[in-house]
Amino acid sequence: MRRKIALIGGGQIGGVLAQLIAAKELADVVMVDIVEGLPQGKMLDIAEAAHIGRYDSSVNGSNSYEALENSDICIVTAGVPRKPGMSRDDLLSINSKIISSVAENIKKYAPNSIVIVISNPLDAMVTLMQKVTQFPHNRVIGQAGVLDSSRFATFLAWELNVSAKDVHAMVLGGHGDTMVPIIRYANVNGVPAQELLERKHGEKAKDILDAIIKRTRDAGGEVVALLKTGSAFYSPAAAAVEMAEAILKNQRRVLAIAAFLNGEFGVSGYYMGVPAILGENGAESVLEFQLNEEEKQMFEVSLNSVKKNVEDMKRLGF
Ligand code: A3D
Repeated sequence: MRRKIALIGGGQIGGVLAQLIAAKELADVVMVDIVEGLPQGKMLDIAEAAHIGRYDSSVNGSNSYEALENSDICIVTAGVPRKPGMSRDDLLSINSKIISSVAENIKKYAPNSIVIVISNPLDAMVTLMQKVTQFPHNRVIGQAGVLDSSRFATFLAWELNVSAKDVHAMVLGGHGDTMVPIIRYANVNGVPAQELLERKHGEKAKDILDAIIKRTRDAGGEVVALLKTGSAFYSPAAAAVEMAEAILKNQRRVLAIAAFLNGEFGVSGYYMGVPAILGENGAESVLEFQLNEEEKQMFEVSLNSVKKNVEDMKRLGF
């Protein structure tokens, strides 16, 4: 049987998601959006490239949530993105309302699906999605760490003048300005990245590394400032497709995702960005490892900002 991915939200990220999934023939795709004609038009456009792209995935658009029926995975980008000067947290009230209604419909029409949330503020929205659907935590996860880690790896690759494919670097914590890039284990195919930077730059290595970490934390805002209308969409879509592929193919990939923590990394009852195994059941398990004192402190600061968003959301009645 062919697998099915539902995209809820057919805006910038939704469009790239549909195109990538079809091009990989990962699954059939249905896109649902509230704007009349938008999902139908985008999906027709992608369907008409099937001959050129040599793909057989069926792609359809709809304004009705019934189209979610029989979906294996729901990827949620419904909501509004940031404008220049806005933080992700500024989106809390408007996107909470949207995510609540999307979650009700996922629960109704795709009760067995695995949900990947992308809408911001990510950690709060994934929390709300799980709360409303009441799906087990392993079936409700968030995309942020795959993208943040890719940005970190890319900036390291540019600095070291090596292929980004060979850089392994992870960003943990919440998806906000307090995210936690783990430089200690960043490496170029096993060669420690920090040592390479020190050999290349000597005493200046620390400043260069700090600048890379700052750029990683601010990377979303850098794109927002350049685009002026909307936020990053190619890279978040690519990141969510990597997660969806790991799930549909039961690859047991180890990816940084927003997963629910039950005591791992000293956190209970919150979604945070951590390395987890992704397989046919969604987040199969969290891979815990020892953080050093500095990392622990950064993780704690990040946890507090996630907690603040979740509390603010509760105060708004969600
Ligand atoms: P955009 O192009 O505005 O698309 C959002 C779409 O959602 C629009 O087409 C809306 O019509 C649609 N929508 C609104 N309400 C509903 C609803 N109830 N049901 C179905 N569709 C609805 O935004 P985008 O695609 O650029 O970004 C989407 C979200 O992702 C935003 O919240 C961004 O902040 C967020 N985002 C997250 C990351 C992460 O890495 C976590 C990165 C970039 C953007």
